[in-house]
Amino acid sequence: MSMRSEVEKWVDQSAQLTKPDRVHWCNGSTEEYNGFIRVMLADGTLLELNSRTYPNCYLHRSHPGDVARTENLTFICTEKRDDAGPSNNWMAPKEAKEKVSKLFNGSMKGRTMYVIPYLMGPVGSEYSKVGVEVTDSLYVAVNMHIMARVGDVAMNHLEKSREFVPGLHSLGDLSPDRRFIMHFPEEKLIWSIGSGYGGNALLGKKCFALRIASYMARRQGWMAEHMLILGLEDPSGKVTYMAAAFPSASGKTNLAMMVSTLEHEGYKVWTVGDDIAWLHIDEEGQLRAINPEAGFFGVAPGTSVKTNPIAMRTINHNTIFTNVAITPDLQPWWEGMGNSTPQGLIDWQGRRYADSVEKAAHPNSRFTAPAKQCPIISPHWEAPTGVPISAIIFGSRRSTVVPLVFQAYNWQHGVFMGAGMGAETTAAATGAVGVVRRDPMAMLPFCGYNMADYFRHWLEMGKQIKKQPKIFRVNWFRKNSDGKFLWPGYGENIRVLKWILERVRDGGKAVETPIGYVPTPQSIDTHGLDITTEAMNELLSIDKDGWLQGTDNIEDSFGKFGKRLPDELWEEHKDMRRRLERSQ
Ligand code: OXD
Ligand code: MN
Repeated sequence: MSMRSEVEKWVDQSAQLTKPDRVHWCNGSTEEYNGFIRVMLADGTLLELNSRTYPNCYLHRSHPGDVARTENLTFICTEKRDDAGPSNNWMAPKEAKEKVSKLFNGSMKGRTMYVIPYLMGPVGSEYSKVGVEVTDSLYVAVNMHIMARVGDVAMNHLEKSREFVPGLHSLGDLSPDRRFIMHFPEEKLIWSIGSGYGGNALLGKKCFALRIASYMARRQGWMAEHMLILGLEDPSGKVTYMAAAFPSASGKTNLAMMVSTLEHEGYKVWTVGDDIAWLHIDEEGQLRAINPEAGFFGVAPGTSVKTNPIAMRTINHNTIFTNVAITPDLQPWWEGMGNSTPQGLIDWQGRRYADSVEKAAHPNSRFTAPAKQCPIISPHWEAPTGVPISAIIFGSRRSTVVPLVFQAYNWQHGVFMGAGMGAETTAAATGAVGVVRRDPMAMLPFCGYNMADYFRHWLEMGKQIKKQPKIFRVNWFRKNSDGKFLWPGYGENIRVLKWILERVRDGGKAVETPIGYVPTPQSIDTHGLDITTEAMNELLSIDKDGWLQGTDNIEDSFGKFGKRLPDELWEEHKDMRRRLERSQ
C-alpha cells in the first residue's frame, strides 16, 4: 500500500468515528492559511490586530477554562502500568480507547475535519519525522501551519520514511470533565479531546515531539528533549552549540534569543530552537541536535524590548496571539511588556480592564510565530544534519539553594544532576504556581515512558558519544533575603554562557565542591555590570543545609522508581550526601 493510502485509511477510520460533515486535506500553502484566517475572522474565532503596527497578526480568546496544559488529564497508555512509570498518569490502552471513543463518537458532527500532514524537523533530514493530525479546530490548523512544516512536504517525506504518527484531536465540549490527552506509545498514536490549548491540541509539539518521540528515541538510540538549542559565537567567529533544558515558562525563549551584553567583545547568540531538541549521535560519535519545530509558541507576559527585543521583533507580524489583552487601537498587551497599563485596555476575556486584581493578559497567554522571522535565527537552524552539541545545560527557577552556575564532574554525575533537578512550578500547567517539585531534565510532564528507563537511556547514550558534551546546571532566579533577584538575568546571562564556553574548552576557573565545579567569583566576567561582590559570593555559595534537604527530596523522588532506577544514580546520590556531610 502506498503511504498516502495508509494515511487515507486512518483518516477514514477517524471520520467514521467522529462523523464530520466535511473533510479538508491541508496542503500547507499560504493561500490555505489566509483562507482559514478569513473564516475565523468571520466567525469571531479571531480578531484582527492593528494592521499598521502588527500586520497579519490576530488575537484568539480561548475558553477561560482551557488556558494551559492539564497534566492531570494527560495519560500514557502502555500495556503494562510500570512501563509508564510512577511519574505519569496511566490507563490501559483498551480502557482508554473505550472511554475516549465514546467522547469522539460523533464529536465532529456539523463540523469540518481538517487533515494536517506535518513534518517535524528540517526538510530532507534523516532525523525528521512525519505526523498526521486530524482536528475539528481551525485554530489548531493555523497554529500547526506555523509550528510545523505542513502539507505536501510531509507527504513527500513520508514516501521515504514510511512511518507516521497519527493524532486525532477534537474540541469536544471543552469541559475538563470530558478532556483526555491520551498517548499510546506502543502503537505511536495520540488521541486528544476536550481542549483547544496549544500543548494539548497542537499534537506535533508536546504529544509527538516529546512524549511519543521520547519513547521512539529510546528504542532507536536517540533522544527527544525539552531543550532550546543555541549557538554561541565567540570573538573569533567560531560558533559553539549548546542545548538547555528548562521547565515550561522558565525563560527558554529568552535564553534562545538572547541579545548579548558582551556583543561589543564579540560574544553573540544564534537561535536554533526554543523548546524541543532531537539529539542523535552521528557516525563520528558526535552528538547533533535538530529543532523539530518551525515556529515559537512562547509565553507573552514578561516579554518586552528589555527582556527579549528579538522576540518582540519576531512577533510583530504574521503572529497569532492567544489570551493576551488588547489596547483600544488593537495592539496586543501583557503584563511585563515594559510600558504602563494603557487606558481603555480590554482583558484576555474581552472585558474592560479596570485595574482589577486579576491580570489583563492570562499569565500563560502565548504568541505563535514562524521561527524564520527571528532576526537572529541561525543560518544552520534547518541544516539536515543538525548542529553539533558541546554543552548541555539544565536550568530551573529556584529562589534559594541552587548557585548561578556549576558544572557536573562527568556525564554520569550530570545525569544525576538533571534527574534530581528541583523546579518551582509555573502557569504553563494548571495547578499551584511556585511550588518546588522534582522535574527531571524538565521532562516530568513530557516523558512518554518510565522515567527510570529514561535515566538509563541517558546513561547509555553517554557511553556512545565519543566527545561527551559537558553538563551544567544554571539558576538565574536566586533571590536575596529581601526577595530580590541577585542576578540581572536576560542579556547578562551571556556572562554565564561565556564561562560555560571556557569550561567546554578546558579553561575557566572553578573550585571543586560537594555539588560540582563552581566558578570562582572572579571567573565570571562581571566587567561593566553593576553587581556587588557580596551578591556574587551569595550567588555562587553552597547552602549546605538546603542541599542536604534537597538530597532527602531526591531520595523520595528516586525511591518512587523502585528497583528500576539505575544503581548509578543511587551511587551519585550517596556520594553527594557524603561530600556534603564532610564539607564545612
Ligand atoms: C510549552 C510548555 O508550551 O512547555 O512549551 O508548556
Ligand atoms: Mn515547553
